[in-house]
Amino acid sequence: MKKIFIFIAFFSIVISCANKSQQQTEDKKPVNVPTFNADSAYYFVKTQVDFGARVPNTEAHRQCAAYLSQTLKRFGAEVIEQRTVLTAFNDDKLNAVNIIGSFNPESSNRVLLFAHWDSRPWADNDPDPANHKTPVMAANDGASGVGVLLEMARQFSIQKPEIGVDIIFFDAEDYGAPQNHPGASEDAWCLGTQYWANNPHKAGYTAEFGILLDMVGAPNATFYKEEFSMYYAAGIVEKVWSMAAKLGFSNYFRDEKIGAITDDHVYVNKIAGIPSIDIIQYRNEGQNSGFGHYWHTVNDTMENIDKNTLFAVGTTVMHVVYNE
Ligand code: AHN
Ligand code: ZN
Repeated sequence: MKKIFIFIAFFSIVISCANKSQQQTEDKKPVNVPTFNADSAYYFVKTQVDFGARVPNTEAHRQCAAYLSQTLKRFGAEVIEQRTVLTAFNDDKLNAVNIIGSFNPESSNRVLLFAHWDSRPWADNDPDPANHKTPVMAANDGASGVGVLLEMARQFSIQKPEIGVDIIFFDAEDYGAPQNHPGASEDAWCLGTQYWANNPHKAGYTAEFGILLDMVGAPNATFYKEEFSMYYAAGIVEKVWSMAAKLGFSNYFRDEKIGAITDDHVYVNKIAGIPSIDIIQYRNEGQNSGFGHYWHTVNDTMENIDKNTLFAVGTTVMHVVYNE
């Protein structure tokens, strides 16, 4: 009798443990994350560059704006074009347009993904001073982040993520003063983002967190834990970098910190109050530090765009979004 009792007691423990582990796996419910297509992302980058340099007040800029709006709409986003005239550091008046594409617009639980879509009007970092007044093609510095986000939008059109997602293409990021300009403020950069943060496209707009993609297409790019991102949104840096590591992309997403970089995410943090990080290519190699040899030169072209880098970044951010 006693033996039978012990036998039953033992099995009821085994059964309850088995139930518990089944419960845990049910709670996790593995999400199906669609496969990011790097060929498609590359095509979205090239299409922008083919318009020519997307400098505010030019025909290429107008045509590219129409293309970006149209493409987001085609992928099922609710699109708002936020138009305004911005004043640059040199008093130029810029006809600017921030392009906002919303998925699941009714959801109150949202993630914000952003990149700048404008081209720098001057290749002032070019080794040849004769190029310093030539506009930048901005394949990496602009089009790459937008291209990755357009491919994500295409994936959202096939399989909607559970949460709300807003993709914003900010204008007039790269109209900052040339390095030799006296008294130039850091706030001469990121004009479109500053405008949006002060005048959100919907009253009271907010999101759980934001991710900025800036220069995410160069071969063998390295992304570091940038200081403003760590200050405002260390948990989001951790979320993204640990996802990248899990997916095998630690060669791109390095577990190392770098100094503060003034970029669109700063104003989304400071003014809009949305904890946001910057995935930005940086070389952390002493003498050769910086944004790459083609940064703000006439060589920021498709030759310096690598599908493997687009894939690593797109896949990582997709996994973050679909797991929210
Ligand atoms: C500065 O050069 C101060 N920040 C980098 C922001 C930037 C320019 N990103 C792309 N182009
Ligand atoms: Zn730039």
